[in-house]
Amino acid sequence: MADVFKGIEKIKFEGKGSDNPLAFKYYNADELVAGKRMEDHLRFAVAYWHTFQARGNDPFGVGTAIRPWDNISDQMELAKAKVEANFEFCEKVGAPFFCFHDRDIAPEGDTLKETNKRLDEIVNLIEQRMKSSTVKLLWGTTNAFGHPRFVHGASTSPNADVFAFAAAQVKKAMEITHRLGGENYVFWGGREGYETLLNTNMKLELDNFARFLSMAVDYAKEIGFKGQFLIEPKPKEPTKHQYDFDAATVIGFLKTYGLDPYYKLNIEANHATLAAHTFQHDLRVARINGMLGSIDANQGDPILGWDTDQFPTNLYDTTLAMYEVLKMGGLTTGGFNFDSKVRRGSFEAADLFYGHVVGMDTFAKGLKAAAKMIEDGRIDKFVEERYSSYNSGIGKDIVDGKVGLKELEKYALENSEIVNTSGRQEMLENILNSYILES
Ligand code: XLS
Ligand code: NI
Ligand code: NI
Repeated sequence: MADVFKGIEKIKFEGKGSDNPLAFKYYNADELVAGKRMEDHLRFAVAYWHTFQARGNDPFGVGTAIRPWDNISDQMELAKAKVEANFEFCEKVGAPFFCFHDRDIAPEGDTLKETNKRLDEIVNLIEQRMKSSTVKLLWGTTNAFGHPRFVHGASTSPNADVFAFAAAQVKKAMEITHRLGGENYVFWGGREGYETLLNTNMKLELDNFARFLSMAVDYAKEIGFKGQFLIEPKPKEPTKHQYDFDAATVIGFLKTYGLDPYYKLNIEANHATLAAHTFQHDLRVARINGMLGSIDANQGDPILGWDTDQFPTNLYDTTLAMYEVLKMGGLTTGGFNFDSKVRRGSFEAADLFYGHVVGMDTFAKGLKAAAKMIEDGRIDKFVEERYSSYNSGIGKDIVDGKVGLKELEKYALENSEIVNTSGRQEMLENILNSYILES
């Protein structure tokens, strides 16, 4: 192992009593929970962009980050150093996967040709490095939002030349994801949305977006890429209104255009909350539609109205998220990608480790609590009983499609008294607390 992050050893599991902030208290890769190793439940991934690219800049000030690669000025040398940093970081923190945008791993050149050549050079290096590492690629994606050419979007741009450029970019990014054994390919609609309807042909933009996604499906078949396609919903930011608003909107969109057999969802906690949902809500919507593919693990700040992408520390959210994941039988090709960045004030490289350690521990604890919740079964049983009126009598007739409005009117006229039962929210919250405290 090269020593990019000097002074930081491989993070170990020390268990509950440990006071070492660079050790896991709950995340124990080999420990079995509900019959499966924690590492296989969680499939953690490190996000290249937040970990190796982000500088901590905000609209009011330049970056504050201090990184081991700061003295490298040549852009390609810098890109190579970050490849080394990525593998060392994943190995030290114990994350089995990483994720990247094309533009995270190699800098853009003056022409698309030059850019692709640079990408190839870095991908060769990553491929080489993968041979001596167990670290794998969870997913690849395209950054079709950062460059000024994407000012009005990529596949939803009013400019067909931009659509073509984005298509070329996705083609290349899919090829490299395929080459590196990526298990998924993500579409996050960076600027696929609008600022004002005064200048927007919404119908054409949505049709074009669907055309773009279907071209990707065709090309995957052509090159034999079997990875899962994922769409990552987000309601706003950077555009005022993003087309992939939330899980329900994306599912409706995919079904409208017949794309639902080819795509699943990558649910990000902070995007769900930006859409005024809970993280669990969007996971539930994806799960009950059979479309939960992968997760971007982070959390927002309830006081701030933007995508703060903080490392997850909220045990309630991770417990309820893990409940959804366990209930669907686990993620298959997906994983938990830390789409999380350290705060601007946490500018040292060590902070990257502190962030991942707390995030991994928070999900590990959530996993244990959720497993307990399912094993104990009191909450599931309560929900089952709450709907028991549909198991017999008129309820069963409704579910079986045996009655219509006329029959129901007759029933209601004869049924003199309706009796409801308490929803018992506080009691259930108390039970949930006990799973978190006792797991
Ligand atoms: C931004 C998104 C982005 C995607 C990948 O808000 O979360 O980071 O995950 O393009
Ligand atoms: Ni985000
Ligand atoms: Ni994300």
